[in-house]
Amino acid sequence: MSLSAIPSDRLRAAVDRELAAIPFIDLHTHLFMPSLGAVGLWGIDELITYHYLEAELFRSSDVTPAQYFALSKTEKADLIWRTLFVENAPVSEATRGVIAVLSAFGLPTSGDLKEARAFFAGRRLESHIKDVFRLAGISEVAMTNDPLDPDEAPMWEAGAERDAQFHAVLRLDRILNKWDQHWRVLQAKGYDVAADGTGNTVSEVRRFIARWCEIMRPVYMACSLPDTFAYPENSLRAKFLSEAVLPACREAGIPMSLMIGVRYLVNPALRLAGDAVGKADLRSVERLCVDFPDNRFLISVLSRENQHELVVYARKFANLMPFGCWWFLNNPSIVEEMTRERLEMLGTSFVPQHSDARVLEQVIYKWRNTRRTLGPILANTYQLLSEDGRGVTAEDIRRDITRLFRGNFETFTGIAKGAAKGAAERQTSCLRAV
Ligand code: FIX
Ligand code: ZN
Repeated sequence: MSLSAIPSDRLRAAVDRELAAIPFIDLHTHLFMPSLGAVGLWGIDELITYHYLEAELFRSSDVTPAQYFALSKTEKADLIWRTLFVENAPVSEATRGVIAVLSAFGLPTSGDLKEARAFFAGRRLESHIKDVFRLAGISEVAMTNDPLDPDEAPMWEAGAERDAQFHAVLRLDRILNKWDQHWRVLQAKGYDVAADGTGNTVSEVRRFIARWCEIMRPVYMACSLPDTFAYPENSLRAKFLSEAVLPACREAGIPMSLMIGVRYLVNPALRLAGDAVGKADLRSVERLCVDFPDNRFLISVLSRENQHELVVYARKFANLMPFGCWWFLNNPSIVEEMTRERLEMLGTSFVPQHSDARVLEQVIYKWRNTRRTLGPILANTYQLLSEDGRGVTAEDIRRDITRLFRGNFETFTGIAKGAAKGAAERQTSCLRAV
């Protein structure tokens, strides 16, 4: 690897070369390893009926949500394809994504879906996953695994076969956000819990989490939270978080991921597409980092207006790792703004992006978009560094991109050495090295 400084006019090409060469780790997806069967979504009809496209359908069609959800999967896909890809130009980020996947497999990007359906029907999942990860430039993904999901949980309890390309993540939304609806499931499994959280409830929830850590061996625990999330708070959620979840994270040596800022189901008729965004009070994050210095927090916030605060908090707390341009932020114009600000204020001590893919092939376009957006931003950053008097080598670029899209996640979770226990001491020393 040449250690000589790269001339300014060749920085962009050098950055693009390294971005293309380094396989990324996708730290948050809703994808599933093959042994979890039908809960994993892939193929053209799943791509087109993605909830991002459902939201866009209702803006360009007279069909009502009730009429739409009464259709079969194929009928839904045909309606969305006709409305957003034939009768209108697919210029939105999500529709362009489908076009990018079709062209990645050399499939027609206009006309009907016959050829695409035949193509995907002929694919074998295991080899298809390998092809998709290669096309996306990723080596592995973190799943979103719900121990209370009636379809997924029994497969884990039956000993679902692990796959090194898929890291498990213990998702706790049903316990932290919907206890009133789910406490009986734990009771039915023999846990001595109560609706109002009294008695042994907290220690039993902790026992439940510890049991699922044994089953899943998660790389982190996670929960999405509303824009109204508050900590400290006189609530069961705050109690479970401080007395069950965070102690369990410390015991397992893994971080807690908080994804904050959702306004759930502002339009319930749209189902998964019905959520919106709200600005959150991030002083909760400040208090969590102060009150739990031995816990590590992987944090993503949904509101554009919260981004600056989060970056500033990351400068104050080494146990906070900001990640991704989540959901409604995952658009090139906003990704650019957020990434520039993070580079300027955090150097390379953050994770720029995750895909949030719900359908396997989505990683292809989501990571292509990220590389396309990051190329000019990183090249410009190195341009400024050279102008300020320090030449940039290919080794610098490779080290930085590896850290942004692999190293920070591996170190913060401890997966690098596979020894979650040792993560805590490694984490602080690494961040302090920046
Ligand atoms: O909570 C989450 O993990 C969100 O990413 C999802 O619930 C959301 O529906 C989504 O798909 C965002 O991209
Ligand atoms: Zn998600």
